[in-house]
Amino acid sequence: MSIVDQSRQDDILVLTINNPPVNAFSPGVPEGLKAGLDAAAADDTIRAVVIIGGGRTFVAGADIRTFNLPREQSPDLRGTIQKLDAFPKPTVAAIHGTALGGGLELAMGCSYRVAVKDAQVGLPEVKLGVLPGAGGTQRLPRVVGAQKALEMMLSGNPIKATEALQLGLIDQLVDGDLLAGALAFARGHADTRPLPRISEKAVPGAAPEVFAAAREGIKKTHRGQLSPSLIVDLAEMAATKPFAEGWDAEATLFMQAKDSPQSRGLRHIFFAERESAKIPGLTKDTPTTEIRSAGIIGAGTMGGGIAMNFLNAGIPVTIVETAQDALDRGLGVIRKNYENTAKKGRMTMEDVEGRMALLTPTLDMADLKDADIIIEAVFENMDVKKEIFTRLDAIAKPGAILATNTSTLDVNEIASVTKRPESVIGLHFFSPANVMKLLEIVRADQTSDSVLATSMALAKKIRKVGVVVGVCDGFVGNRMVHRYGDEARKLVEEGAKPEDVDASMNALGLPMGPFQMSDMAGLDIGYAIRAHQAKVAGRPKPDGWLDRIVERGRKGQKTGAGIYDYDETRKPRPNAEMQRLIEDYRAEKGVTPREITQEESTKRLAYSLVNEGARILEEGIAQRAGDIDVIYIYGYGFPAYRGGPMQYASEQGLQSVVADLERYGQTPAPLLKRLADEGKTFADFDAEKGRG
Ligand code: 3H9
Repeated sequence: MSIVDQSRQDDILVLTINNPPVNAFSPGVPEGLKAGLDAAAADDTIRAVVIIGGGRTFVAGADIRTFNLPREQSPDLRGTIQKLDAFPKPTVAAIHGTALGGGLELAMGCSYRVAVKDAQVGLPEVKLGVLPGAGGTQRLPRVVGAQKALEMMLSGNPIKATEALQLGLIDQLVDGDLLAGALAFARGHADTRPLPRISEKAVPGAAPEVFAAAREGIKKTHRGQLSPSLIVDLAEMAATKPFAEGWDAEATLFMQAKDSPQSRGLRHIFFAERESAKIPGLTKDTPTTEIRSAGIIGAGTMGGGIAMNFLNAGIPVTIVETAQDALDRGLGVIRKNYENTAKKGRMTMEDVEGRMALLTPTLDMADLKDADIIIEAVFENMDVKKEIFTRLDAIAKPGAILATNTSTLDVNEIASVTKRPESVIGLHFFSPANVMKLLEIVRADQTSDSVLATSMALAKKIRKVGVVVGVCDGFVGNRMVHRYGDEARKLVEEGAKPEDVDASMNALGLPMGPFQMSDMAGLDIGYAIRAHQAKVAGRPKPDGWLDRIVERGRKGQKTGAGIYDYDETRKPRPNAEMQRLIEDYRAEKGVTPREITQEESTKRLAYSLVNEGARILEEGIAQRAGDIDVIYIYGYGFPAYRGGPMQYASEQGLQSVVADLERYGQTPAPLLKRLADEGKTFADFDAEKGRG
């Protein structure tokens, strides 16, 4: 089997692309397709050509791994499509699985497209920080109109074949065998002349307002990003200029987008996310158990949110509380959340009832005896958790997974109170747990491979991005965020205003800066942690400026006031009294406030994350730098187009990161220093470990 097989079916030449796993447009594919077209052109007995994907899908796009190659070595997708567009005989793309990006562009270069009903088509390039670069920006508007094309290209989301048929993007749906259907279709159109060519069509109904509205829209949906605005420009060209002009402009702008740090960041995350699902030392045949039922201890905000993930996946949940009113409240919140979703039209009331019917409330922990997994989601206190796990050990059936949703505590210590530490694992959900995609999966010393593999599979099933981390205070995400919080408080101590510190991270693309985030999470949480740490270390109780704010009862959004004031819009407003409190604090400590630039603030905050991330990597708490980036994007709102903190640092150059850390009085982590000295990046570190 070659990368593009040619097989003659009477008067039709079938070109089958065999490039597993997703038939991406890798080197060899264009050569194979062009050779096939040449053969079909040279043979008078061939009346049409069918292009089909071998294996699970049609072409899922350009091969993203080749984006780093020099231009002349890149697979010639554009040349292949030009050849198709000029081809004198009918060509039919036969689509199953997904025709994405370059795959759909290839199909649009053909005269016709047929597809099986469950196929999907789309132009997801924006998600990689690029734009459809092989005619997509010019052809899609000519078929589906500018508005729909913009919607598809700016969201990057695929549409179903049935919708594509209505839009005229697919010519026919095939029931049963795709190849047989495509051959029949090709024969039916073998003599059609002139051949339909999308490049010769005009864009239907393209009012100028469509582009103006799209430009307004992306200011909100894609703030700070390059490729969406290029996509709008190109779609407008499709509507207003000859095809050839738009086609040429697209090639130039594609290269511009591809070579941008934003695209490198998004591509990094694409692969890092897939890589994070792989656990060194765990083979594909590690046994997993199917999770058919779950028990959750605690019906508070966290427990309720966690329960919703299971209910959404159709897994029955028994939820336990200690008092009836807490249980009723918890259930009420879950129902309300679902009803709100139904009000927005994103689910029906039957769905709401269906999900609630999967939920069994109880006050008796013994009711968890049959659960395949039990997740404890109670107050963050070691003694309470140990007591619960001691009881669970007596209740849970053999083989059940016992999970703790701790955000900081030692999972080994929790496991030690059971006679089955191999069944104990940490599952750290992020708030709101029904929304946030991240799940830190905390592997304790004795957690079995099977429990780990089952937890990873479960994460996928409940639509979370699971990342394996080791045991330490705060694991990966919160351990880093603690250093970040320390640095943010220091910046204010030295002279910055909280709103300026937040603005410096908003400028980097984070929706919330450190103080907006702590006001949302509740300032009392950080206060309790600092108080605990001080007590353990035998130090006096914490007395920073932020501690003083908390001591005034300002605990953040939940009390309507924290570092900022809040009204019902939840928009933070600086408070003059708090500003005075900070000034008094500085005066008391003898600090003369100084001007702090946005650049200094951004660097000190972002690099405090990076520096702690490097320590975490060196200790093996995270398996790869890419895992840390995935954690920050899905759990902390770090913008994906920056690629996560570690990729961002690599993009800045680790030598300059080290120099800046030293300039700002932070000690660079030994790993960071070594990589910088060797002129390397974090991706090199991952590759060194064979985990790139
Ligand atoms: C483009 O087309 C640009 C053009 O407009 C212009 C060019 C001039 N390349 O996700 P999975 C790998 S931009 C290379 O786990 P699923 C993936 O890394 C491209 N590799 O499977 C993984 O490898 P591994 C536009 C790719 O079933 C394996 O395939 N296209 C590519 O959950 C399986 O992937 C896209 O953006 C690729 N294009 O989902 C589509 N795609 O096993 C991106 C996948 O080593 N791809 N791999 O970890 C996807 O959205 C999903 O992979 C897909 C399958 C839906 C296809």
